[in-house]
Amino acid sequence: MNGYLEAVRPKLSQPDYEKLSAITNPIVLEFVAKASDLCNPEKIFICSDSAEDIAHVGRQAIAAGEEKAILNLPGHTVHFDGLYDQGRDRQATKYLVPRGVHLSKALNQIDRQEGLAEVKALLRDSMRGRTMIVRFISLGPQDSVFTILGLQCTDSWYVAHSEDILFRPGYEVFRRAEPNREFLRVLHSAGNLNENMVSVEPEKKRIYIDHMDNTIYSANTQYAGNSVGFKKLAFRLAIRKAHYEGWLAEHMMLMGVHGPGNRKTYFAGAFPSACGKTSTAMLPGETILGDDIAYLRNIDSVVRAVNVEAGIFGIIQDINPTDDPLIFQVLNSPGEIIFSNVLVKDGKPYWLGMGSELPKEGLNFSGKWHEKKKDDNGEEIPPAHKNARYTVALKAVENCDPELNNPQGIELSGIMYGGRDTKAYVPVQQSFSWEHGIIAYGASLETETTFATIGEEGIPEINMMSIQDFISIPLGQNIRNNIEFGKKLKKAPIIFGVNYFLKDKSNGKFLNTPRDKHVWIKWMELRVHDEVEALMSPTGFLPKYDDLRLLFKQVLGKDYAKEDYIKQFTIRVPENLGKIERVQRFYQENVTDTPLELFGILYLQRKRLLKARQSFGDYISPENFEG
Ligand code: SPV
Ligand code: MN
Repeated sequence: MNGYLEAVRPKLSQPDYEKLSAITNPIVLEFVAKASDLCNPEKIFICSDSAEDIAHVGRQAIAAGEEKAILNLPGHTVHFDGLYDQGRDRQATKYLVPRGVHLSKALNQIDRQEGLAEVKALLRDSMRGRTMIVRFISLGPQDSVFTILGLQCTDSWYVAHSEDILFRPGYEVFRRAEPNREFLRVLHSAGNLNENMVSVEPEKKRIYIDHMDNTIYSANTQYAGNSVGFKKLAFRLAIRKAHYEGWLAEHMMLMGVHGPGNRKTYFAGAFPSACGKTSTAMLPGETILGDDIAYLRNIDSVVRAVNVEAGIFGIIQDINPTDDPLIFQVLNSPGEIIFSNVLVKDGKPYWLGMGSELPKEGLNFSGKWHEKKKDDNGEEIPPAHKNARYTVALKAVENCDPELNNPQGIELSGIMYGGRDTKAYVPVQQSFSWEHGIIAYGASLETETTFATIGEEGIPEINMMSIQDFISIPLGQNIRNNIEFGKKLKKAPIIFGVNYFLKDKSNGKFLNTPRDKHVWIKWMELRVHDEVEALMSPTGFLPKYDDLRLLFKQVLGKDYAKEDYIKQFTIRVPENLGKIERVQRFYQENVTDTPLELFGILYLQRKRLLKARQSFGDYISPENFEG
């Protein structure tokens, strides 16, 4: 008899005891027993993959008050996070590293012993009087070369419920697995809660990542990005695992783009949070395979990819019938959905930018809300938070890609990188090569901070390949891994740079509408199949006006004016030179292991820009470039 199993036996019902004892991996038992010893829950619930266990989790989330079933449609619930817990918390999230080791200046870190002592002190007895829920998850399709197993202990039924919707179940996989199978572990406790079931000690929020032990600790937080360990927290551990094993873990959506003759071509897209990743993946007429995290592997010299998740934890702001018709429909239909940090009034959820007027009072993340209500700092509390979200299974979305659970993944033909760049890059361009794409679009990705993380919005920053918040290996190493990955492929996906946020220099207005991205996607699809020509600019291949005009008509039924094309695709030399300088400086100042290729590729891009400026001036109309 395993000593750890015996140690937790008094906290388990007979069925739970049987479920846990069916797992032969001794490390699972050890982790559960040590979590129980530290957090001291009254009971332990082992969640298997059975419909009964999963339904129990959903019911308990309501019974405990972490979700409210006050919405009119069956299956809809609402969950609120605390006033100071409305996004991922960069300050509170740290890597535990052994004394003397330095990951990178750009990464938040703390001495491992010190960090472990601190977070364990916060977790001590944190589950007293509560139930600890033990969840088994499969990241990626089950029984596939991509699969990574995950185990989470949490005292939050909301977290456990979210995991049902967002991930593939893993209890049976754990049960069948070899006793020494590797897995990632997360220990989360919501901490001391008030009557609204939110942490009363936000200043004690800690999210610590112990990559030496494949373990994440999260305390005093509810926001899913900080508490649902398999989202961005396990992602950090996966990036490290991928580094050692020679594959890539990326902050990428995956979608099937439909082209002429009914063909389907798969694309991945890396965008920082709140930069259009989910709404690209969800374009009507195309199929969505994933909206947030993907694993990419070289299989037989092509890239194959899977969605790590099986659901969406998506931003609800600006989802309206015009811009996002598919998800708007889902959010207005019966079915399992958790709305978080929206406004609720008369059984209906409301959010910013939903296309109709919001009530002047209701229930929101601040409790009972009325117009002009202020927080402790005298700031007006909005009716719904900008980072309000919905949690829904991908299979609930009409255009969910049928390959979602294919253990072989799908073959990728294109990859796009895009950030919130109001000044420099054109809306869509194709890289000259894999290396050029990785460096000039991926490693040079510049964006502005958004509401998805706590802190000031609109601050420009480099967000390398959109994983700056999650990277767990030295930044230069990550660039090198990407370059090497591409070199080993027989047929590397084509890399594109997109920018949905370019503004008119004269009036500061966005040059494109959210729907224009559909045209860019269709153009990229045609480029992958070599069916349209392009113009060679200093920063990449640009679309030709006639091709876009046709696509605007076909995809959006819109007349695309030449004048708009010229404004959108003008190469802005000063802005591009400025960008190169900022990127170089970032790597020079923060990253000690930057590959020389980065400086070489940016040097050549600068040279091309300067040469073009000599012939055409600072602002170069795309009509000056040749195919
Ligand atoms: C993001 O912020 O990139 C998200 C949501 O996808 S979170 O779970 O907070 O990471
Ligand atoms: Mn994300």
